[in-house]
Amino acid sequence: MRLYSFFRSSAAYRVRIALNLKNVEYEIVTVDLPSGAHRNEEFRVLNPQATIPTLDDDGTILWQSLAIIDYLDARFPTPRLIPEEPVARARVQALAQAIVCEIHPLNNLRVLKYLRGELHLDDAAVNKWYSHWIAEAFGPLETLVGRFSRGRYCYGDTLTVADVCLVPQIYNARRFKCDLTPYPTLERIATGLEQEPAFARAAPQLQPDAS
Ligand SMILES: N[C@@H](CCC(=O)N[C@@H](CS)C(=O)NCC(=O)O)C(=O)O
Repeated sequence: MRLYSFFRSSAAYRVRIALNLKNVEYEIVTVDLPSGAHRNEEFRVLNPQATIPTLDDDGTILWQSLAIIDYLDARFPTPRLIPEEPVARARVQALAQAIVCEIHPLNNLRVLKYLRGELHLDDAAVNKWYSHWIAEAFGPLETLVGRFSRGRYCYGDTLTVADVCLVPQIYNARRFKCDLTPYPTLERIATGLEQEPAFARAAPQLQPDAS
């Protein structure tokens, strides 16, 4: 498998974690987002959405991190990241989507670039935007995870796609210097998971394109 990735892309970070958890061998193909490499014609042929991650599984091209994780779960069911039991399945996906659908699209590179380039916001204003949308989603997420976690993971006693999405989002929040003190449960779970080998190997600073 080949994973088109950028070291700081939190969506690619999710998929790197999932591949590592499932012990799937993969090759990283670096796509330099800041220089716009994902928007060139060659990459758009692969993924017309021009987004990272994109997975090439022996010529089958997949995109959208949650869809890729679902595919990996179907192909390599151990460990299962999306529970089978219907209630757990719905809730775990709801926790993951609170990050993937509610925070990430608002704080994505192209959004921040638009705020800076087209709306002429300065760094302070962009950082305020970033922290605002983190807080909007992390507040309720802290309550929900507090309700469902038994300590080590976001939901119950097993690792799920919710954990796979949480760790990269906490990484991003730290990078943008967001105050995480109101979210002690989220921070504790993420800090614990970062030590686990599959998560540690996926960390941005260990990627071939890390700078
Ligand atoms: N919902 C998509 C989001 C993918 C996405 O937007 N990835 C970012 C990197 S984290 C990207 O490619 N950004 C390029 C841009 O904003 O121009 C997913 O989960 O895969």
